[in-house]
This record gives sequence, structure tokens and C-alpha cells, in this order.
Amino acid sequence: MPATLMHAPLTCSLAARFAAAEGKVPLEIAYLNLQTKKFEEGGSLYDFNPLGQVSVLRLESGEIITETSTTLLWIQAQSSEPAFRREPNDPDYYQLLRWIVFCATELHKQIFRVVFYPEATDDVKDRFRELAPQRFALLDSHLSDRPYLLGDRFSAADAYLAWFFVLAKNAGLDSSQYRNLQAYRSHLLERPLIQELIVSDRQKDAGMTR
Ligand SMILES: N[C@@H](CCC(=O)N[C@@H](CS)C(=O)NCC(=O)O)C(=O)O
Repeated sequence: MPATLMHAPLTCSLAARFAAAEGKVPLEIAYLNLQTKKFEEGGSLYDFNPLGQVSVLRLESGEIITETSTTLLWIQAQSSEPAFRREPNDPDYYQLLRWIVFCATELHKQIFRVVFYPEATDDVKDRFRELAPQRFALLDSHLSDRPYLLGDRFSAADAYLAWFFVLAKNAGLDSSQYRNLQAYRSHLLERPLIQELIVSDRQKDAGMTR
């Protein structure tokens, strides 16, 4: 039995699905509605994460892993694809950590956390959107001489950033003036496995009752 990813369509657990698809790591998917916290098959997300948040993985052993960053690291460590996996003794591993943490803290929590949450006023959301250009410029410069965050090969960090771009437009964020970043974004979102999962998640999301 593979590990189970607790997944709400189009949320950050989609990054874990991107990583698993690209790294050819089999996962069971337990779909849930993030508004109600209920799984399609019954039961509540709160039973696995008292914060009621994805991403959550249940390993074969029954052990629970929360946090999208940890989930991505676990998935990449299970991959037997040499092009995808980074070993902890590889200097690249720290670049992997660096960019996963960047996505988690500088993009996901710093910007999406506010822009997508109903308690924030429009003014506050705009203030947080203003953080984006500096972060986009940093990524644009980093991607000026490499196709992926870690160099020549797609990694779990790219999976996280790909998810950010799936929702960036809905968040009112426009990165089109950053040429390297824009090319990277298009290339990521056109990867067949990623595209397939986006389409399937959009359908699933549309079909979920709220
Ligand atoms: N610390 C968690 C937070 C993830 C997070 O913010 N997840 C969002 C979906 S993208 C969520 O579950 N939101 C529901 C809620 O906060 O009630 C992580 O890094 O994975």
C-alpha cells in the first residue's frame, strides 16, 4: 500500500502530487473538502491534523507527516528517478531545502495566506501583493542562467513553485514582466504530468459541493 496524501483540490497538496508524478512515487489520494474538512470517503481532516490544514501524508506505517515542505522532501526521498531525487549528502540538497522553504515562507504563507483568506480587507491584501515584485525579481534573476531552481533538473522545489503559479493569477499576481520567470512558469505548467493534474483538480474542485 502506498502512502496516502490527504488532498484538497488546487490547494498546496497539489504541489505534493506534482512532485509524486514527476518523481514516479505512487500515492493514494484521499480527497477532502477544505471548507468542511470532510473526506469524500468519510472522516475528518482534524483527526490527522488538529489545524485542519493540508498537506498531510499518512505513511504505510501509519505515521503522519504534516507540512507541505516535509511532504515534498519525503516524496523526493522515495523517488528512484535519479534525475529527480537529491541525496542529503549532495550539496544540491541544501539548495532544495532553500527553495522549498522560500516557496513555503516567502510565497505561500507570506502572500497567499493573506490574499486568499476572507478575514483580510482589500487594502491589506493589496499591501501583501506588493511583496510579490521583489520576490519575482529574485526568482527571475536566479533563473536567468538555469532552467530549474536547482539547475538542469526538475526538483520538488519546482513542484512547489508550479503550484504557486497555478493560483497566482487568482491571487491577482502578475509575473509576466519577468521574462525568465515567465518562461520558466510556462514551461512548468506545460509539463504533461503537471498539466494533467491541474485539469483533473479543476474538475474535481468544480464538482465538490461547498
Ligand atoms: N503549515 C502548513 C500550512 C499549509 C496551508 O496553509 N494549507 C492551506 C491550503 S493551501 C490550508 O489547509 N488551509 C485551510 C485552513 O487554514 O483552514 C504547510 O506548510 O503545509
